[in-house]
Amino acid sequence: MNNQQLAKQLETLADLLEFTGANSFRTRAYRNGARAIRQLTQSMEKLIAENEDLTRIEGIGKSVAEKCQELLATGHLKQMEEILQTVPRSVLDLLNVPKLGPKKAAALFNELQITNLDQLKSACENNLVRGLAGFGEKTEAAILAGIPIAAQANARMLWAEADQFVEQLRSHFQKCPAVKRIEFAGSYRRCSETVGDLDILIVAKDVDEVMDWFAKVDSVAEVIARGPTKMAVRLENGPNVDLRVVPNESFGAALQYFTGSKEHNVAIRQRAKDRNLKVNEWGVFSDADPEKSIAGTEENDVYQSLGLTWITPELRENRGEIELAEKNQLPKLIELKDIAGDLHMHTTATDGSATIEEMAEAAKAIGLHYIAITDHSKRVSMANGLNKKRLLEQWEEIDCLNEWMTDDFIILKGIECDILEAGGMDLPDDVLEQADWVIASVHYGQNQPSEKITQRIIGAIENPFVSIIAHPTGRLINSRPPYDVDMEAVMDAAVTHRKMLELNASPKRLDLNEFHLAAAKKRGIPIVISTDAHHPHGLRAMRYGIQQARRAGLEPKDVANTRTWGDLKSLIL
Ligand code: DGT
Ligand code: CA
Ligand code: CA
Ligand code: ZN
Repeated sequence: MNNQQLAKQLETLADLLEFTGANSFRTRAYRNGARAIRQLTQSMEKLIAENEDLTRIEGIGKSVAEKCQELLATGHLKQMEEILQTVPRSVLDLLNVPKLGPKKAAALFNELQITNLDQLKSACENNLVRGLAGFGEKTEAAILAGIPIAAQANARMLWAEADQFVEQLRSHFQKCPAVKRIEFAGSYRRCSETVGDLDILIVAKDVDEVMDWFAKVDSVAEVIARGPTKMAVRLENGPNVDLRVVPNESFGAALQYFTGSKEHNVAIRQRAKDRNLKVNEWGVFSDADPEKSIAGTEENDVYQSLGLTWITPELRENRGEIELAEKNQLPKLIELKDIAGDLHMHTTATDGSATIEEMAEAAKAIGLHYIAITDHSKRVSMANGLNKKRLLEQWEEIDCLNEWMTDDFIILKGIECDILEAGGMDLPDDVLEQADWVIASVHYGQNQPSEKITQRIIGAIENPFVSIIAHPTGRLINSRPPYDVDMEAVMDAAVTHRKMLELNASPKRLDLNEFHLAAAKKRGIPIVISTDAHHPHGLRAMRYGIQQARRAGLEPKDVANTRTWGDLKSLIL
């Protein structure tokens, strides 16, 4: 069981406990434990196997440690099984509806006997929900609007979550002597924001041996199907996995076919037809001699045979990439190694879990040359946001730290300043003026009407001391819709006032999305890819932002934090 699955089980237990009315102290312990486990770099399984004292990990107490041991020893939690005797598992789907917490979900279950999303939808449509204590007409409408998000959350996982399963499967198959070649295709390879199922392609010395090996992967819940070349399994609390065993001379063609997207493949096959060729998962065949494949072992040759340069999977959506490949004009996409600095992160001063110095050391260790410390401003009281006095003190500390830093590294004095509900910035201009880097963010009043929230953001862009708008649409993938913001108007203002827009690399946010990023590139708005890290490990989220940027066709020149700090600054001054 990987860390992701462990964390998920703890969260599910917390949800169920809260649903049944348990006290919030206990459930908070499980949720904190889950968060700690998700952030961990080491595998819990390994730590437990080595008899490590888990409670030494911050965020993990005795009860969480015991639950983890139970999960790894037995595969499930007795306490959870007991609760599931009295409430159907499908009530957990209700909790995926934005704004529907365990208490409200319990009310729906107890008062209206609602146990799944379909029943919830029809109850809302029949105006039954608004009558419950604490609900009302507005809540009912919000719930109804959120049901599709919940339905998707159930079916598709975040790319970063899928990646944990891929890593696990990769190392499982690495030890299988019958595997000659292996590749993960599908939406995972295209680095889509969310992934439905995983698609594995294998060249095998012995098909049966590979399939037997597959069936033995940790946490297989069920073998769905097994045929001569195809097999499908479902992983416990994880995705379905399709496995296809292909001959080596078809591996490249199969990889091309099963990477998709469908839209890209349709266009590729049409192109083949126009050239009297046929492309399928077995190879490329000429109409003149349909028996003999002219390409198929390597994916690159499949594209070449169609007069195309190889197209990176992130671009395979039939949005113009085939035309560019034909002219050999594909963008030279940004890579992780192009990134020079990270300009959005938090410390223990607000809701982060590491000091400024620890964040700086971690950033240096991964090869960055500058970071900006951007803790929250005072409006974010839940995160102990900084007022003027505390912020100025933090900046003094940064001045001191910079004295000690090596020449090739600098810590910038920043702030993530809230854009107030009524408009305007949470800290006065005379403070913002002294910062190296000012991020403006919306955290409150996210549900305001389009005109109002758009005006708030544009107001921030107009402030001469603001450098950038963070997570400009506020969406959380699978759990929260974007603000009703007019991004066209925001981008126009960014151009006029020479401001930047953030691509927040946190795997749940990936905000801006690929379409907005491509539009921003077209207008010449500099994008900054930032991790919004709340702990040193969080700095590693940069790779998710890079993937998103690549899907949007961004090159190093489009991304401001590929530059030195000096060059970056000159873009906005
Ligand atoms: P997912 O799993 O929903 O996140 O998305 P994909 O893209 O991984 O889709 P999946 O797993 O159904 O199929 C993998 C790839 O195989 C898909 O991207 C393209 C190819 N493929 C599968 N079925 C078809 C089909 O009926 N027509 C075409 N043209 N391609 C297909
Ligand atoms: Ca798939
Ligand atoms: Ca599939
Ligand atoms: Zn932040």
